[in-house]
Amino acid sequence: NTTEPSNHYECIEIKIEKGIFRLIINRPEVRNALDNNMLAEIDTALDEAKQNDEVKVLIIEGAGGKSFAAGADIKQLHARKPLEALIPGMQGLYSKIENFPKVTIAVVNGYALGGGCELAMACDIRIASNKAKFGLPELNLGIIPGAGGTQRLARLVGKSRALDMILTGRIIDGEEAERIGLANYYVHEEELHSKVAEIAEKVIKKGPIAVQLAKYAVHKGFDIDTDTALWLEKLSQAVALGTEDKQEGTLAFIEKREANFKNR
Ligand code: CO8
Repeated sequence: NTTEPSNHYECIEIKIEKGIFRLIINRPEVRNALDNNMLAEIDTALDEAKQNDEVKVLIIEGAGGKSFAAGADIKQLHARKPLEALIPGMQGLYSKIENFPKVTIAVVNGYALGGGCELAMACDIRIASNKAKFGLPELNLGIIPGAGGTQRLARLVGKSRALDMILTGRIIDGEEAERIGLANYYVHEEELHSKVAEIAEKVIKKGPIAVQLAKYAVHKGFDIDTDTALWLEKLSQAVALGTEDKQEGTLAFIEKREANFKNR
């Protein structure tokens, strides 16, 4: 049940075990700031996780115990030219994460600021510990949250709260993040590992095609009118109904056993 990950990464660490692909952001000396090299490695790791059929869940976490990710590397940001904002960059990478065909979970045990918070928001599920700190402090630097933050935060917590957090740069703890819907779960640091395992275990058991279709219907449906979104849901369901996995899932229920999904 364990695959050896490729070890050609410098600023991230990869561990693959029992269907879980753990992507660990590993520059603790700069609070896991995300420089261009890091973004390129995350991009490559996403492809690795996508292509590995054993992998059902992608977990993103930060090394060092202090930070998930402290945002874009501010030294690189200082040198950035206006039109560089038009390349896919961090925003494009986070869209790739949102569109990732498997379940993505951000485990936030420390700072998730700026691009770090935006990275967590691009994931399907966020687990925050008592050490978590979320915020979009970009305005302090004279820029705006530009990796999906202005859009995803408002969609997750509502426009009013998003404007407050963005305009004041207020940093909130994990408990508040959970209360306002930015985090799905709030646990003490000591329980983080077991909570991640518990959630991963649940999603791993689902049929991969249904996972992909459900994610697509929620994400894409959210941004279009309800009537069209419901039609998208119907079409997605039509695809699901035609799969062998649907035959297996329903039969397993009838036979009172666990389903053995085959991704077809
Ligand atoms: N970039 C580069 N270096 C960083 C960053 C960062 N984002 N964050 C921390 N570091 C470095 C510090 O410079 C310091 O380095 P050194 O030891 O050489 O002085 C080291 O990490 C440790 O930092 P601190 O001493 O400040 O550690 P603390 O534990 O006291 O504080 C904080 C941790 C609160 C995380 C603090 O470091 C901080 O506020 N960091 C900056 C957070 C921030 O502003 N993030 C937003 C960045 S902008 C962004 O993410 C934009 C995304 C969209 C971009 C789209 C582009 C087109």
